[in-house]
Amino acid sequence: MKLQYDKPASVWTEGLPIGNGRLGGMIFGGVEQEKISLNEDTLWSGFPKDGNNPGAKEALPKVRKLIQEGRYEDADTMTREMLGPYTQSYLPFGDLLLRFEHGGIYHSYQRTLDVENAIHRIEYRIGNVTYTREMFASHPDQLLVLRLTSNAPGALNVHASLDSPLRHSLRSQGDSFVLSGTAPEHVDPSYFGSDDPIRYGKPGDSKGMAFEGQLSVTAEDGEVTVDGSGIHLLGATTATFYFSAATGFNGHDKIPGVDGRDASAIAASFLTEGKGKSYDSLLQAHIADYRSLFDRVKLKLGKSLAPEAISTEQRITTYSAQDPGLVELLFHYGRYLLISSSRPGTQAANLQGIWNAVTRPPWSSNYTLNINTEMNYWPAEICNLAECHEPLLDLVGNMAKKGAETARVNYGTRGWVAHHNSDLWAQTAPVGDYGDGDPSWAYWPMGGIWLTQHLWEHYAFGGDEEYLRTSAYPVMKEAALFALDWLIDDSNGRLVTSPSTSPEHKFRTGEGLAAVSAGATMDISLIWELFTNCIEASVTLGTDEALREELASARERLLPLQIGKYGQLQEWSIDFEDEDMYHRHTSHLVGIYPGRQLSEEETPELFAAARTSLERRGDESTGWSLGWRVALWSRFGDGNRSLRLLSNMLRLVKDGESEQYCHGGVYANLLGAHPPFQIDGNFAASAGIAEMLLQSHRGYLELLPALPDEWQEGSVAGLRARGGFEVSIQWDKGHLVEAQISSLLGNDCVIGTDAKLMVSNGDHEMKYDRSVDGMVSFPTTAGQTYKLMIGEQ
Ligand code: FUC
Repeated sequence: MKLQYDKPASVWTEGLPIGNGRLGGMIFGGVEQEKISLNEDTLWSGFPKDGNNPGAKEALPKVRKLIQEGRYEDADTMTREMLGPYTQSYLPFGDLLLRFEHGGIYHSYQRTLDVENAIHRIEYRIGNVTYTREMFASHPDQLLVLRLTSNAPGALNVHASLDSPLRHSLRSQGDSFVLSGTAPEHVDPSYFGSDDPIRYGKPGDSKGMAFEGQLSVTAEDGEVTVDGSGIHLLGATTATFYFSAATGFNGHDKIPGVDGRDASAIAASFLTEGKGKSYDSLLQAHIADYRSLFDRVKLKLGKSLAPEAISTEQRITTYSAQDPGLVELLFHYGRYLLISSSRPGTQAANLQGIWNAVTRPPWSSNYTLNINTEMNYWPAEICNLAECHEPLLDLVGNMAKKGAETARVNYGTRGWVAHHNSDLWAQTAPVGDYGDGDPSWAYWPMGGIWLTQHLWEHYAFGGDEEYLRTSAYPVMKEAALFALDWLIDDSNGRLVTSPSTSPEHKFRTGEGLAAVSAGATMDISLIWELFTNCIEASVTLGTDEALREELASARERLLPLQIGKYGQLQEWSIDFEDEDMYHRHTSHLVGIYPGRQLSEEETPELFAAARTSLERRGDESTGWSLGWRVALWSRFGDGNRSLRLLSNMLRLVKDGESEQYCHGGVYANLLGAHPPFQIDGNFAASAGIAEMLLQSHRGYLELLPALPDEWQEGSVAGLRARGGFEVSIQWDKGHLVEAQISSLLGNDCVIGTDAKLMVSNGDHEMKYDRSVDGMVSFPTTAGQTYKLMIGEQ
């Protein structure tokens, strides 16, 4: 489980990422000059603002009328009156720079990222002297730690400094070198033409985010001096650098320049604490902490014929079915990235996780709610990283508060609403600069409705009723109240959303193109999921009986999904022609994955139509879109197709390829390439691979539901299933050999299988025959592990 290279990174997308959920580093590994791009997950532009638009309420009936009259292009134009401000941007912190005095002529270079231990290592030789660097991002100690060694006494001569593209100053402070600054009060999105895109507040009177980074070193020998240009380390053999950083962030609703925390004091306290510990104890604490999460899941997909020494970049270029190890690496890399970018108490992973080096990053590196933010968290539950889900659940909680005001001001409804994007300030208003943005993406009031699915899933997997009662259900319920008020009668007694878009896709109107109509399939499906989840939650909690009935009857009245002229699941309520048949968004298939509305058993025609829709979309798209299709094909039980999509993802994209909408893949550092870099593709890949091996969305477990022919033998351990189960599976010749199921909650375990299963609990054997309807069901005790084997047929 290593990424490895035989030369330094020449660009950021060849660098290797480390992170502790909050602090991130992208390490270039240069020999004479090392550069580590730094990030802190609360360093965003801006400060809290509401962005709500009372004009939306006035435009709404006009838009609805235009839609009813079939004047879709006019409805698009009018919808612009319902927009709000763009979100703020996630910003780079700066760089940690090291200049070594040994020159740049080297040999025997190796650069690795050990994904099992979350440690980055570099080794190279200058003449006969071997230099090493070992670096990690410690969660327990909240520091980036960098250990330098040479095997010749006193050979380390290094100058270390900090820099930032944001306004900042530098100083020495005791034995630390310090960078402090204040973030802009506003940064425009990269796609928004503006003469003044980055706006700072008045020096000394800014509302923006203060930030501070502190660098320090301990050396066992040699000499250390600190001055206004940095830290000078001369004649050392071994030295440890510590980087600590913090911002003034004090919550999504506090103006950091007014009510901010003391960034300097926070950074200093982590630094002082950490420096007091030995390198070894910092390292051991880091490994123990990281492995407590990472080690929960194991995956083996068969023998890999890839040469041991091959660089990861080369391995991507030559990827074939002979190298299932690269798929294992991709799977675990997604888990590594989630652990490194999303820990309890940190911010949710944004479009780039926590790694961003530019001041106007693609799409503001914000939270894009019409797919990307949800996708980031698809692996969290099934891949046994439920804690890492928490930052998203917290963000949703904050958005629910803010979104109640948006619902009231913009629409006069109950509940809460969120739209296309959010940011550190939990923006819930639509984006689009009050009319600049195209409604096909800028107008989408389903963000909150989709996000609440994550609250339910967190409960469905973990079974924490207290969490459901106090945190999840109240937020889900308020989203459902918004949905109830937002739905309107289509004049045939059916409930539809209006205005409604199928994110970022347009339909042909005859003369032109439009985005806004009524009752797009995605809206209906997301509302179906939300109502269903609320109904189940209220039954579990024994509460809100009247509301439950109201939700059930509204769910009955939702406009039924329809099958169009190509046999496809219609994307819109009218069988419009697609603007682009191969469009990257597969929004109308949310009821297949990540939802559960459509299934072979209960909705066979719609299920088949959804499959036709996916077939029509093809196998080429952006990185994240390929990832979604991996999971979708898994839900259709076609593992070979899932693997084909994974192979398409494992295509090397070179840095600097401009924004593309059809040829995604991964960069040399295995990070997802839209292109540009977006982390969602990595997370979707992990989730999709898990979904090939285990599914549980239908109320029972399916073992190996989409195993590709290429993976004849293998095993997986530690995946989680809904209902509180942990599942390990071994297979051979493409068939289940044995499975172990640990019951965490003592629920009955139901397995969907046509085979005769023998189930034993270790003490005495219990046998279960194939039951009716292809299900084997057995009672479990919490804490027990059950062994399943295929019995004689
Ligand atoms: C949505 C997608 C784009 C991109 C952006 C961040 O707008 O349609 O492809 O991923 O989010």
